[in-house]
This record gives sequence, structure tokens and C-alpha cells, in this order.
Amino acid sequence: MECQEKVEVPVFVSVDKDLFSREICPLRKPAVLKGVPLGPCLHKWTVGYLAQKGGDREIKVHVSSVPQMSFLHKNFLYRTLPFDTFVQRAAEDEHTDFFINKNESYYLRSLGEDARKEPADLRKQFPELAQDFHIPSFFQPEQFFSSVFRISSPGLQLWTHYDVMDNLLAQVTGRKRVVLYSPQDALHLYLRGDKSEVLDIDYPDLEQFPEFVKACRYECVLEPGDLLFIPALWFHNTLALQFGVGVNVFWRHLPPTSYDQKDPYGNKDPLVATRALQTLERALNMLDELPPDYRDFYARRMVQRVQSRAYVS
Ligand SMILES: O=C(O)CCC(=O)C(=O)O
Repeated sequence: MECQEKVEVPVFVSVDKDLFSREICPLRKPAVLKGVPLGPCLHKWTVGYLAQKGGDREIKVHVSSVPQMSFLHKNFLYRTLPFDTFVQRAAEDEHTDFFINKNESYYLRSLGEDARKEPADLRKQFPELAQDFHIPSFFQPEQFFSSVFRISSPGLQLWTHYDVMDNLLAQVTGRKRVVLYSPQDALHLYLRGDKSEVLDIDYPDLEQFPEFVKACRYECVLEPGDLLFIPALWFHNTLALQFGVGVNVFWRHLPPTSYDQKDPYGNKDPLVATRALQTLERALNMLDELPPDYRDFYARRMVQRVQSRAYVS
């Protein structure tokens, strides 16, 4: 059935650890949290201040000629810039120095020291700026996984994807629209791995993606100082309405042994899920040994087995 109306993400005020743990987190639904103290970053993080305190350490950024970035179509370049230069460029509408053209868009998703091994941690990569940002204490310190800078040019849109950890996305400066889809709508999103193939979520090509209309769109606009709780597995797509600086914090919501230890991004499927998906691939490859009509028949029986397990009502 088509999902007719968009759903506003509910807003909560005066949220503390107790309220979050008892009433918000267990619902496993996104929530906007207003007024949670995030520290002096809210008034300090101007472009000049960020450039001065962040300094000229080299960072790897996404650069594209169009504001709608697509990981699946790889329509962006990775380039290295000093942090201070990057912030200045991301904040300006038109560039005098550029890689592709004067209107190119920039995006930073900060990385760990050894990007392939270590998760990002603002306190290690940007210690001077990290002091200004107070991580909400809504989870146990040992559950902490990463804290990640999300800095975007105006108009920058990031592809729809899910992560496997619970997430608080703090919008420090600038306004950002976030559209979310439930994990229960996964079949309507045309997934390739953790990403949706539907790039233009506002004007989707319904000939190519007819099922997309069935996915229910949850939406909110984050103002500076807002936090968005994105439960693990919820798909999200962000659109920077202005130049903006955000920080997102991932934490482990499942027992630590559930996660892939070689996952600096927090987006590798839990180990058991990876094994189950691999097993399914093997089973499908086995069916390939049968004539087409048999393959179809046994594939349908497999679908029926999956459907008969009503995991979520
Ligand atoms: O804010 C953004 O630009 C993207 C945020 C995001 O993808 C995340 O927090 O996982």
C-alpha cells in the first residue's frame, strides 16, 4: 500500500538520560531532542573559530560538481585539504580556488587516525574543538563507538543509508532537513548493501523505482542545538539547508561481540547477520543448478519460509 503522508518526527524537550533510556530509546523510532546542553560549540563554532582551532591538519573530504552526492554512482571525488581551508570553502557559495568548478560542493565525514582501522573520535583528531562539544551522556561510556564531524556546503544532500549502531546526530550550526525510513520499509528502498539506489527522494523516478511510494517518509528540520536520535538500521538522508556543522555520536546498542571488530564506520552488519546473508547467497547459488521452473518453485518456497517468520508485527 502507498504511504500517503509524511510523518513528522516527534519532538521532545528537557530530555535527560533517564527520560531517554526509559521512554525514547526503547521505542526504536527517531526523535528530535531540543534543549539538551551541547556545550559552548553552539555559540563558538563560527567559520573563523573552527578554522583557527581546527588548524591546518590534513583531512580527506568529498567534493562534487552537484550538491546531491551519490556513493553508488560515485559522482564525487575524494580530495585532501587542510581543515581550515576546507571550512572556509564549505561555507562559501562560490569558490575562487576549486577542484572542479566554482560552485562545487564539499562534505566532511571525519575519520580516525588510521581511517581503515580506527573509528573517528573528535577528542583525538580535533582536541581543541572537542572541548567545546559535550557528548550527551545518554549511554554508558563503554558503549561509545565514535564521534564524527559532519560539515556540509549549503545544499549538500547525502545519500540514503543505514548504520548498525544507535546514533545521536547533533546539529551545531546551520539548518538541516533529515528524511528517515523505517527498517521495515527496507524492501521498498531498492537497497544495494547499506545504501538506497533511489537518489532523488523528492522526485523519484517511479518507473525505475515503483515500490518507493510504499516507503513511509519521516521528516524533520534540525535547528542549531537540536539532536536527532537515529536508531540503528533506520535509513536517513540529509539535506543541508545552509552551511552547517554537525557531530554525530555512535554507540553500541548490542553486546560488543555482536559487531564486526574491523568496522571503523559503524556500518558493517552485525556478524551473525553477515553470516546469515552469506548463507542465503550460497543457497541461491545452489538453486542455480536446477532447471528454471524448479529454481522458481524452490525460491518461492524459500520466500514463504522467510515470510512465515513474522519477526515484527
Ligand atoms: O548529517 C549528515 O550529514 C549525515 C549524518 C549521518 O549520516 C549519520 O549521522 O549517520
